[in-house]
Amino acid sequence: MKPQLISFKLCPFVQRSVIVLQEKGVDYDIEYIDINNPPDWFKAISPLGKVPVLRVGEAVVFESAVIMEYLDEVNPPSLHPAEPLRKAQNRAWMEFASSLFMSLHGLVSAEHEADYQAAESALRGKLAQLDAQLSGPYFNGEDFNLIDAAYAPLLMRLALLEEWAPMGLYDGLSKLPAWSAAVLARPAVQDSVIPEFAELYRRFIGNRDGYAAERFDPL
Ligand SMILES: N[C@@H](CCC(=O)N[C@@H](CS)C(=O)NCC(=O)O)C(=O)O
Repeated sequence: MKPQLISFKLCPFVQRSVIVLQEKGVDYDIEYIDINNPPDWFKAISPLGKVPVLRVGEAVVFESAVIMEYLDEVNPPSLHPAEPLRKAQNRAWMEFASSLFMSLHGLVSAEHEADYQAAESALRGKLAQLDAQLSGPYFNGEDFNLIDAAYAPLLMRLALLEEWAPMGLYDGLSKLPAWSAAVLARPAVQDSVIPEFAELYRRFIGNRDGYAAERFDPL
């Protein structure tokens, strides 16, 4: 049955599912909604009012990590490492990504310089923790795994922010720059956003008021 993904064009969590679907060559439909003004049919099917939602026939799955795991399971071979302990560790570090997404959100929506500095410092600390876990070139070594897909949306956004207003976020980190380059070079990752993504993301940040908006403002 062809799955349908409900998306918002800038959502990093939906992007994770898209990467898994594309890596596995699964045929799927995607429907974009305005998350700030969601249609009634979406409110009726999304328990938390959030995207992604995956529809499989009449059934609905929500939460990006759960959707990734489901898509991985029904479309073998698995993108997880086979060894149970390593798989569990990967799942734990996939959950760690949630705190990085929070720090990224804090950074790009910071109203005042002090909020920005606090978010940047939190981000640096978590990136250093992550760096210590990397095997290289991918998270676990030679193979692109589910955990790489889970972090790809974060790596894509950090690369854009570095381009627009360099922060040297990866300075002093030994594996993260090469990991980011390897992940972002995957065709499935490159094709996981709409062509005008960078412009929309920059405008989304610049349209707010405050310090981060000014720092990354396109105009
Ligand atoms: N933990 C969720 C987070 C999803 C999420 O925060 N989605 C955002 C868009 S990127 C959303 O739908 N926000 C709407 C809201 O919170 O009302 C997941 O991993 O799927």
